[in-house]
Amino acid sequence: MTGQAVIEGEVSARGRRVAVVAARFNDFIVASLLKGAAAAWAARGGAAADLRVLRVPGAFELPLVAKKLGASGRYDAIVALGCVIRGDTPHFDYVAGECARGIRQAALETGVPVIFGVLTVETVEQALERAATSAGNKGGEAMEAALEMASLLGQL
Ligand code: INI
Repeated sequence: MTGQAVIEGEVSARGRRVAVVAARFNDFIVASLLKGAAAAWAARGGAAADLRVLRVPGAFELPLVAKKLGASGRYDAIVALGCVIRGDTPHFDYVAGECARGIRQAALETGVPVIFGVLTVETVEQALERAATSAGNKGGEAMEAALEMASLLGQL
């Protein structure tokens, strides 16, 4: 593949308009994802006042708000954050499955990247690992993916 031009996004928050929509359910985890997302935004040159944050009751509610934000034309990308823990109930499959499907649909229908920053895990321990404040915070990774996709789409 030598000599091929590769088009890829730049991970920069400068001049970007990004909204984060975060579920309140399992907030002991989602709050850390939010912190990770905000830290990544700042690390990439974004001003705190330029990052819009919205809260919804649970992961099931993320897609509708993400779709509305995407359709508004005000944002280059949306980051959806939540945490669904399996426990012993089939409720997990409905909430996690519909959330993932809805987020994909929101992105495809609006043409605005909607990043899936939703933890879908078996246990609280797994959730804590993925929301750690050090390296590997999935909220931070979701923000970086949002910035990269916003930049890439701007080049297409
Ligand atoms: N919402 C979550 O974000 N995570 C969960 O683990 C969860 N569980 O386990 O039930 C959850 N349920 C609430 C759901 O997202 C909706 O808010 C609720 O059903 C109202 O529509």
